This record gives sequence, C-alpha cells and structure tokens, in this order.
Amino acid sequence: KKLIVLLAFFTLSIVTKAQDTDPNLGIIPAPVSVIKSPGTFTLSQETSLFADTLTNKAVIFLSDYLQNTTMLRIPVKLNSGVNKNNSIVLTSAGTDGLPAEGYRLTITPTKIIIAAKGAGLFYGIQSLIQMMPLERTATAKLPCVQIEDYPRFGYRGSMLDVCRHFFNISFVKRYIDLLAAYKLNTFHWHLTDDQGWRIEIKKYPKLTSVGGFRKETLIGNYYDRNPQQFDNTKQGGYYTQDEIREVIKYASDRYITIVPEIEMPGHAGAALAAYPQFGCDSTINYQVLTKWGVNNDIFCPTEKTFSFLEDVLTEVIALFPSKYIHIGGDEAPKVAWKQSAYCQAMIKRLKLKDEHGLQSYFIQRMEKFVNSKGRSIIGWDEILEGGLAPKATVMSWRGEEGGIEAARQNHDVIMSPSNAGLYLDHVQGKLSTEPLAIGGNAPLQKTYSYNPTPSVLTDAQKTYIKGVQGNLWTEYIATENKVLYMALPRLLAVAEVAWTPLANKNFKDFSENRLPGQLAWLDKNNFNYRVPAAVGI
Ligand code: TNX
Repeated sequence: KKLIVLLAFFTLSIVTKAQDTDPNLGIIPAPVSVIKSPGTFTLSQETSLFADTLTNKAVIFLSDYLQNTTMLRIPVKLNSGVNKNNSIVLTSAGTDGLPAEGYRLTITPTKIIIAAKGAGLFYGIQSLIQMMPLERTATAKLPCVQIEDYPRFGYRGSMLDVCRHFFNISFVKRYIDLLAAYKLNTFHWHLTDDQGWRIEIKKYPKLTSVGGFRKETLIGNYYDRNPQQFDNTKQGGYYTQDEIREVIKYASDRYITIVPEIEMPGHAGAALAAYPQFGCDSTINYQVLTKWGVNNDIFCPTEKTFSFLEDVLTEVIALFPSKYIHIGGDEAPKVAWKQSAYCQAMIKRLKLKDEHGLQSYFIQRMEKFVNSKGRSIIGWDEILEGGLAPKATVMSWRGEEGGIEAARQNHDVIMSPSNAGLYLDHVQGKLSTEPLAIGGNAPLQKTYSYNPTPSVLTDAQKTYIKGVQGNLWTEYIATENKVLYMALPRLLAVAEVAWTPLANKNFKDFSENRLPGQLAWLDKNNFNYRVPAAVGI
C-alpha cells in the first residue's frame, strides 16, 4: 500500500510531464496517429454536448461518465448541423476512409469533435476519457490535438476461467469494464470445465445443481494439486440465464462481444458428474473434480451425447448473439476411447485412422450443427489433430505452431500462445517472490513485446491472423483481487499488442510515460494490480 501511495505521488508529476514528452498523450493502447498543436480546450459547465442520436450506446456512456466522475451536468443535445463554439460534437460525419472501429478525435481551443461510426465512437470516447483529469473537477483543460485511430486486429480478446474458481456477475462486469477501457472487444467466457459447470441449461438442470459445485479442501494446502482432505461443504456457483443475459447486455453496451466456451470432448468432468450416461464407462462414479490438470474422463461420442451437446448449444446460441461459439477441443486424452468397444467399432465403421480421427469427426459434427444455426466455431489448437473442421477458427495456445499451421491451411486464427506472455495466469516476476501461481514466465515486457503475426507466414497467410487474446486461468486464483493482480497491468499490454500498429509500439513509452497514469486510474477505480518493477520511477 505504501508503494501505491508513493507511486500515486510520483504519478501526478509524471502524468503532467508525460503530456510534454509522450507522443501518445498518455493513451493506452497507443493510437495510430497523434498530431499535437498549441493551445487547450476548457471543458466546463458552459460546454455543450451534441450527438447524432441520443440513444447511441457510446453517447450514453460518455454522458454517464461525465455525470459520475466530474462535477459537470451536461445534457446531450441533438446535432443541429450548426457547430456551436465550446462544444463536444459526437458525429458520424467526417469518417471517410476510416477503417472499421476507427475514430477521428480533434481538439481545438473551441471544440472537441469525435467523428466515428459504431464502435469507433466508443473508442474515441475512451481516448478522450484517458486525457481527462482524475480528480473530480468542474473544469478540465485538454490539449489541442488531432488523433486518427483504428485497431490493428478485429479480434481483441481476453478469456476468464470461471470454472476453476467461480466469480459472480458483478465481478465479471468489472472485468468487462477493464476490457472496455482499453479497447478490447471480445470477452471469452470459459463456462465449463472439469471443476465446474457455470451456465444454467434449462433442459439439463443437474449440469448446475450437481456440476456447479464441488468438494473443496480446507485442510492442508488449499492449492495442493492433489488435495486429500475435504470438509464436504459445497464450493462453486453458476449463472442463471437471466444473469447471463444481463452480462451480455452490459458487454454489448460497451461494444464487447462475449464468446461463450462449452468444452468438448475433454474437460467434461463436471458435466459427467451430472449426467454419467454421456461418458464411455458406466462403471465410473464421475465426480466434479477437486484437483487440477488433464482429465481422462471425456464425453463418449454416442448419438445420445451428440443430442445432449446439441441441446446445450441450442440454449447457448439462443442466449449469446456472438458469431463465434467456442467448443474447446483441448486436452482430451484418448484413454477412455481406446478402452471403449463402442469407440473402436465407430472408428472402424467410419473408416477413421485412430482416436484423433474420432475427435476430428466429433468436432466436425458439432461444427456442422453450429454452422446450421448461423454461427462459427472456435477451438483450441488440438482441433488440428486428425484434420481441421472445414470452417473452424483455431485458437493457438501451445505456442504459435498451431496458429501457423492453421493459417497455412487458410483457416482463421486467434493467437494466444502460452509461451509468449499471453497466459495471464503465469507469473509476472520471480516464481519465488510472487504469490502462488501455476508457474510459467510472463513479465510485462514479454507480454508487451508479443507480435501475433509470425514472420514465417507469407503476407497472404498473415491475413488469417484475426487477432490476439490474453488468457486468465484460475486454478491458483480464488479471489477477485488476485484475478486483478494477475490481469493487471498485463491486460493493458495485451490491448496495445492487439490495437497499436507495430511501428508505434515502444515499451519505454508505454511503461514510463503512459502506464503510471493508467495505474492511477486503476487505483481510483479500486482495481488491484501488480506494481510493475519498471514504471520509470
Ligand atoms: C492449459 S490452455 C489449459 C487449461 C489450463 C491452463 C493453465 C488450455 C486450452 N488448456 O485447462 O487451465 O493450461 O495455464
């Protein structure tokens, strides 16, 4: 805490200094182009706020923001075409040639104009907000500038695992607030796993009543990989469909798409505890898992299982408007399928090569179903094994290799390599001095320096890299503050990887000029974070 106070103190001086030395005016992620000019605009109670429509989500966000964080009470008025002096103008005029999600933010001594369509207006507003003073004031001086900005990638994501530990919707919304502030546009919600099933499915209530809870260790090391003693109290939780709808709306108001993940055929332990008939071995007493790792008990590819999964996905698709449905596909050991006479006969009957062929058949079948509902699948890079489903997008996590291979096969790719700083559950400093974590090595600079387009790909192949994602698995993260400690400030680095053109990236400018101001914003908004070793003070 002392450190934070100290940091906040230095931050104030750095923020003022940074306005002069930082080419990016403190904005994270750094914009495409920033041209400063002399002078300032003074925002005050006399300033007017104009917009094309009053019901626009971005307009409402700005008006709420000013209301909540300043002493100003400025009503939004409809653009009349006549631009009065001393006004903020939000408009879709003047957006010619702007790429998707882009905006033009112009500040002159008499006006602030944000020209943008759709999400771009929201992002222009985020940049403006980052230039505003942190203190609750009645006036704010903003430097004159011309910013043109748009993202490098269309998919800018972060995944939160709510299965290994459950987090309620008010926390999920706070996590979404972070994505919104840093122009990330996709929240990948990891909803099912061995240790918990977190989404209400009306047709199969036991998924949550049984699969949503597990025994938890209270004796011995809470984080033991193989805990032996339990107190037999339930641990877990789940989201009702109403809560899910509430979160989707909250995200959508911030131009964030939620990609739900329903794991198959592996990481199915919680589902099998609820409905053992979808496993391969009727003699096993499946339980919601209480230890971490890879589980041999996976879904059995029977017709009954396929109908069950289709029923589940039907409800998921009805809830989530996202183009993508993530169906997992990772870490599915083939032990159970090898031992199952049913699976072996199926492999013969379908003339498949082996169990990997069977997994490929499984995923392809689910892809057909998802496609028939007008949606597309994403799968972890294991879905390459045994042959990719025809239209699948690959999320590359075991390094970049899966993503490279998928791009070579003309498939879309989201890069999220666990060895390149994109796994936010990995430690940010020395293992010995960090709070207990899964391990790994992902200091801020490593995350920041990641480039999602591998140089071994041709320019044409690189176009298949649709974006990048930071993943936060929660085996060793049981509290909200620890989620934030692990996510921050690395999520800001992920945002810059996803948004900022390669040529504009600069770790020194990011960490020394711009990060301190954002850490102060995080403090003000009660977001816990790991104080980075190098913030230039
Ligand atoms: C691997 S990443 C997993 C997760 C773990 C994670 C821990 C992936 C597709 N599977 O189940 O939580 O490692 O870092």
